[in-house]
Amino acid sequence: MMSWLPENVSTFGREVDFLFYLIYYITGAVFILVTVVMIVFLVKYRQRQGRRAIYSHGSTKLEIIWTVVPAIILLVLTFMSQGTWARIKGHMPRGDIEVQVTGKQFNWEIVYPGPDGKFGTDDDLMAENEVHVPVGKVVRVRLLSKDVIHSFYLPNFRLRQDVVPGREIMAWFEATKPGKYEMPCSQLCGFGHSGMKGWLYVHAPEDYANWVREKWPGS
Ligand SMILES: [Cu+2]
Repeated sequence: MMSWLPENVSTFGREVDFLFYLIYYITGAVFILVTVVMIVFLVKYRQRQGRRAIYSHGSTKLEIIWTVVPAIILLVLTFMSQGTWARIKGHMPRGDIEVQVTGKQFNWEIVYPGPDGKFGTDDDLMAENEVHVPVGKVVRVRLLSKDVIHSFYLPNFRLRQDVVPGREIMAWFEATKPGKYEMPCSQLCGFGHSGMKGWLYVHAPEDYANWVREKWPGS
């Protein structure tokens, strides 16, 4: 069936996609089943000359079935997704690179800690709407907001995290393929929301080294 997710270039993307498609197929099958039954019943029990309406109290057996079956499906999905959730959201791997991303109406403000790896020092580099990272390295993203709730979204990485004023929220990803990827805000944050979009540049190791040399000459 349709595969309409953007290309996955994240180490944990396959796990997320597996769960997504599993839920997609289950709900798709239920949707088709319910629609077909509804249409059949509409035709079968339509108004006809001489047919009298009957009173039915329902079917206890059927009601138990359509309550228990979805409950079991939900429980199974919960247990199946636990491991993935724990790996991606519940635990924060040691990062090779860290960047700070601050959402504000209406762009992303990026801060790179520079060669010393510390924020708030002289070698910090500020940028707007552009994040540069190397491929195959764990990138930790420190998420802040200056005004309202935004949502940091990397569709190709299956990563989405709300950015909340007054909180510092960590997210992480590891890219598997160099390229230029969209980095929109996915939480309606005001009139300029739809234009709030940055780009994530994933570089091959030598390109990334060049970029670092260019930004911090002499490091
Ligand atoms: Cu926003």
